[in-house]
This record gives sequence, C-alpha cells and structure tokens, in this order.
Amino acid sequence: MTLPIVHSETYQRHHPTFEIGSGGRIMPYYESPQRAEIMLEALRATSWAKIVTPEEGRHESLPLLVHDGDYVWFIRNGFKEWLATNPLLPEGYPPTYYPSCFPPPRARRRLKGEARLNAAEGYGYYTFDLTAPLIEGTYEAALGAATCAMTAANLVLYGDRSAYALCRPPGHHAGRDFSGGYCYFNNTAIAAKILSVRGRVAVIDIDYHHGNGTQDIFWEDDRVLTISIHCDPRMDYPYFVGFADEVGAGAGEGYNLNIPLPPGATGEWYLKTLDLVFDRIRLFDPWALVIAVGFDTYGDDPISKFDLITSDYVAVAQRLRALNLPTVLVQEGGYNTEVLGKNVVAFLEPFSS
Ligand code: OKP
Ligand code: ZN
Repeated sequence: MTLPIVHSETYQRHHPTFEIGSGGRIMPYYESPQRAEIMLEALRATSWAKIVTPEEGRHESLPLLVHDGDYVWFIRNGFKEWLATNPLLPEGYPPTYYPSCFPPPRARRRLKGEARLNAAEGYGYYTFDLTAPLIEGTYEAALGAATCAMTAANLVLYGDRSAYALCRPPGHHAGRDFSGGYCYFNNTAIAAKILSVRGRVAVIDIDYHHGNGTQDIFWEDDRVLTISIHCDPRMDYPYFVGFADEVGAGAGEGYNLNIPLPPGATGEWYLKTLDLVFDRIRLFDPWALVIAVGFDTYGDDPISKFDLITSDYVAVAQRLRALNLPTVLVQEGGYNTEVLGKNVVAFLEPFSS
C-alpha cells in the first residue's frame, strides 16, 4: 500500500505577490507556495504516501518535449533581459514582468521567434492573460515541476502502477508556445509525451478549468487522446476555448474531447459524465493514463463554481482506478487552502493499492 509522491522544493522560488482579478481588482496570488506545502503535509501524515525526490540533474531540455524553442527561451531568459532594460518598477513588491501589450487577432504569426528581441514587451507575445507573470525564480520552479512530472512518468514506465507529481506551478493552460492561467511548462503534457514512447496514452483533465494548453499541444496527435471536463467556457475561464466542437485536426481529428458542464455541477452529475468518458477511453485502448488533477471543482473553491464535496473525490478516483491502467497523476489547480489537504488525501488513496 504505497504511492510515490514526487515533490521538489524549488516550487518555493515562484511566488508572485499579487494578481489582477475581475474588475481589475488587485488581490493576493491564488496559486501560492502554501498550496503545495499544505498538500505535502497532509500526504506525509498518511501511511501510504512515499515521498520521492525528483531525478537529479538540471533537465533543461525537458520543456522542449512539448514546447517550442523560442517559447522556452523566453520563459528561461525573459525576466533577466527585461530587468536589464531598467523598467520602471512600482515600489513595495519584487520585480514582476507583466506585459502591457498583446498581439491583436491574426497579428501573432508575424513575430514567431523574433518576439524575444523586445525584452521590455516581448512577453506579451507568449502569454494570453495576466495571471502568469515572470519573476526571478519562475523558470527554476517551472523546470522543477516539469522534472517532478518526468520522474513520475519514468516511475510508471519502469513498472510502478501509479505515481503522483505534486507540481507547482501547474501546467495545463500552457500550450506549445504560450503561458497563462498560472502555467508555464505543461507538466501533464510532458508526462504524457514521455509515456507515449511505449504506445497510446489517454489524458483526462479533471481540473475545473479547461486544459487548453494540453489540447493545443496534442491537437494534431492521434497517439495521445486528450479529454477535459470543465466549466462551460462561456461562463468561466479560459472563456474563449474549451467548447465541445473542438475535436482536434489532421491526424488528431477525433482525439480531443471537451465536456463543458454548467456552473453548479454536483458530484452526481460529474460521475455520470465520467462514465461517458470511459467508453471513449476504452475504445482508444491506451497503455497508460495521465490524470490532470484539480481540486478547484470543490464547492467552496474561491475562484470556481462547481459543487463537489470531499467524498466525491473518492468516488471519482475509484472509477479512474477501475480503468486498471498504469497511471500518472499530475497536480493542477485547487485554491481553497482549508480543504486542499483532505481532498488530495481522499483522491489519491485509491491509487495507493
Ligand atoms: C488555473 B488552473 C480569479 C481569476 C483567475 C485564472 C484562473 C487560472 C486557473 N479572479 N483566473 O486551471 O486551476
Ligand atoms: Zn483550474
């Protein structure tokens, strides 16, 4: 009865001070280091969690498995280059690179690979909202999270039945060449890509928000089936993507499945939806499963509008476990720090046997 929990302390290097919320309100950054601390503490207190340190070394080519080189370059160097331009820094918080200009529709194709030349504003090319700023430790933390996902994937490749990566910052909004929604490198996609060396892999994203980055990365891929159950984008973030008619393209047509649910969705509703998804997964016949785990589907999450309770996570996990596939679990969202501990324990326990 054990489950490897892969965790790296480097997440602490990423701690933006504030976020710009609805109505332009300045609020504390919801995706805080505290989230990981709380989940780790709760897991440590169980009998079955086996805390594992990530594989040693700086795996700097890892993000290139799923992201473009110019994008990775920017996440790695953009902050330093920006700081060297001596930007006007507001007082009272550490230097934080928020772009102030974004490419208008259809203009983006022009600057591919050249956006980096403008150190002061180039980041506007690479990020689609204002929740993924670059600070001094962002790259290190994002690389650390990617390394945790890789380590969990390798454990499963080499015979563990399941492994969990306690990733922070999260990754499922990060696409081939964009960040956003607290995400920089797509940890879930990295795990899936690694597992795909052995055959077909299914990704199921149960975070409250659409996994638009994962969808983007595997859009034309028929080897990785991407499925996301999330709040209807007409009603919540990421607003412009995540609709049911987005099914993939080229060879990947039919290998992306979006299931939007209305705000207020309960555990009962959620479980019924899961059953539908299982038919698609069985038909695809993958050798392994990657679960992008979010606890922001919880009723009292501060930024979300679903209505799940802790026992629902047990039921969801039991069903996913019953698929009987080697499984990598990758942490995404969940922002109610009062309940993150009990929810992560409830969800992971079925995977410990
Ligand atoms: C990341 B993940 C709060 C707005 C928050 C960004 C949400 C990112 C969610 N006022 N907007 O999928 O949990
Ligand atoms: Zn989320």
